[in-house]
Order: sequence, then C-alpha cells, then structure tokens
Amino acid sequence: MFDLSNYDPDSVSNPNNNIFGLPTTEEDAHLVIVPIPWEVTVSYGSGTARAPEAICKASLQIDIYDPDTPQAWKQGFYMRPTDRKILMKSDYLRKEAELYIDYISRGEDVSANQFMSKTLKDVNSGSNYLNSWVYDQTSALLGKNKLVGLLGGDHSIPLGFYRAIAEKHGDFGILQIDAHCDLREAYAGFIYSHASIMRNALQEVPQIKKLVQVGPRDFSQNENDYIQKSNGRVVTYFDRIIKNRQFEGDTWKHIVGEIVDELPEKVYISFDIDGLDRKLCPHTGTPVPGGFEVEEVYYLFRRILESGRKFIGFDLCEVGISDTDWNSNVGARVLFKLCNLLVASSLPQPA
Ligand SMILES: [Mn+2]
Repeated sequence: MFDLSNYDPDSVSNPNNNIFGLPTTEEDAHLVIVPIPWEVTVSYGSGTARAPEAICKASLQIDIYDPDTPQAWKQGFYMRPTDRKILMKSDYLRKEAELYIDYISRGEDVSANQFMSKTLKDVNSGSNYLNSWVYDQTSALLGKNKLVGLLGGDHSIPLGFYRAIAEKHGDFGILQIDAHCDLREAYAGFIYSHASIMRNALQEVPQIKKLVQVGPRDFSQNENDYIQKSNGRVVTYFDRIIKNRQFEGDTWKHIVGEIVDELPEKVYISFDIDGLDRKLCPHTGTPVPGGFEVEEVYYLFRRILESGRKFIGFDLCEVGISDTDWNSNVGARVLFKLCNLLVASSLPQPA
C-alpha cells in the first residue's frame, strides 16, 4: 500500500515527483491518469496534445487538500509519462488533416483527388489505431483493479476507454460537461472526430444507457434532432435553458437535483473544459461564450456523490496551452477534483 507517513503535503513540491507533487509510483497508486496527446481532427485552435505535460507541471503548485474529500489523495494518484510515439503520430496526422480541411473548405471534391482520398483514409485509420491503443492501455489497468482517468488531447480520445469501462462495469451513464453536444456524424469526413465522440460512443457502446449533457450552447439542428429522437437516451441541459430558468428565479440547487435524478447508478464523467466560462480555458480548441464557474460544476459532482451514485471513470479534454500557465493551472485543479471524486466514490465510506 502507498506509504505517505513521511510525506508532508505542506512542503515545497519536489519537481521530480509525480502529478500534484506526490511521490507516487504506478504500482502504489490506486488511480492512474493516462495522458493521451492526440488532436488530429481539431477544427479550430490547436495545442491540446501538449496539455498533459503542462498540466503535470502546473499541478505541482496545488495544495493537496480538498475539503469535499480530504482523505482521497492518500490513496495515491499517478500519471504516466506522455507516449512520444502517439504524440508524433498526432502531430503528423494533424498536418495532413489541416491540408485536407483546407481542401474541402474550398468546396473541392475529395473523391476526385487521389492524394486527399488517401489523407482522409490515413486520418481515419490513425484514429482507429488510437482507439485500440486507448482500449489496450485502459483495459489492462482496469484488469489490475486500478481506477483510471484520461487526460487529453482533444475530445475524440476516450472511445477506447468507454469500451473498456463497459466490459468492466456493464451498464453506465455518461455525464458530459461541454459547450458542444459532440453528436455530429463524421465531422468533415473524419469518422472519429472530436465533434462526434458522443455519437460514436452511443453507437458503439450499448452499455451506455444514458448520456446527460450539461452546458451545450453551440450545436446544430441535426444534433438537436438526434437528441429529440433518442427516446430519452440523451438528455441535454442546454446552457440557455439553465440560464433562463435561473433568470426566472429557479435555483441551481433545484436544476442539479433534476440532473442527478437523470443519472443511473454508475456515472462516468466526460469533462470538456470548454463547458466552463472561457476565462477559465482561454486557449481551449473551440471556445464559446457562456458556460460555468468551476464551483457550479463541483456542486453538481458533490450532489452526485451524496446521492450514493458511483463514479467509475473520467476523461478531461480540450485543455489548451499558452505561454502563461493559466489554462493548465485550471486544468490541474479540475483534474485534482476528478481524481478525488473517483477515489472517494470507490471507498466503502466517503473519504
Ligand atoms: Mn467536447
């Protein structure tokens, strides 16, 4: 078991330590964070593939104390080093994808161009490779009874993890915090686009019985129709509906009660950082005005935990990078909260 008898959380962080400055090894840790440095299909700003390293650096500054779950960190959190092969593959394919997006944005016909047809094929097979890689990594960790969280990268990354979680846990629900619905079909021809993650998840992972989306404020008619036709499998709390209810005097407490009631017993959190107000994620891939403060989302998480539901895994995606470390600073704090929740939820008594 992880021995923290000599660890003083109030001391200055040793930069050689792991995430949050903890002296943890993978073997010791109850929870393992797998960084996924991947952003091949991004349609706007780039940089998220390098977020895990920036977040790890920023995480050394965090105070190891969460009043909601004060004992949880003692279970040990560990983040694996970034896989350079995956990062290089992402960099290469992203360049190809950029040329392709530029080509189709001019209204050109892909099937008429051999080079572009090959590019599209390469990107899609690269995404397939990534999905299998994520599945292999995460199912091996789950097999060792580790708790697992993913750190992106763009929002296309968790599909392989959803498959692994489904095999381990059976039926579950996803709570998605996001400015977007991510229910598009093959955005720009990319089957496994960041804008399609939930569409693909619902299609390929039947154990996902419910998708509860909180915060979308930039979505298409098609996505809206898809939600309406989902027979309640997808329930969306749009930003404007939440805000309108609050303007009319409804409380966040009341709305959160409804959201919690929609969730099944086992809850997976898919946290796209752009669900927050942009001031908290200025360099995220696809920023949108509106969104939440962190405390509003933490309150929702707390209520889910108090309801007796169980968190089974998470991904945190779309955190940007910049010269100032503000994006990664917020990202590190959200990551710490997610780690604490997942561990607390796995203990017999709330930690
Ligand atoms: Mn998203």
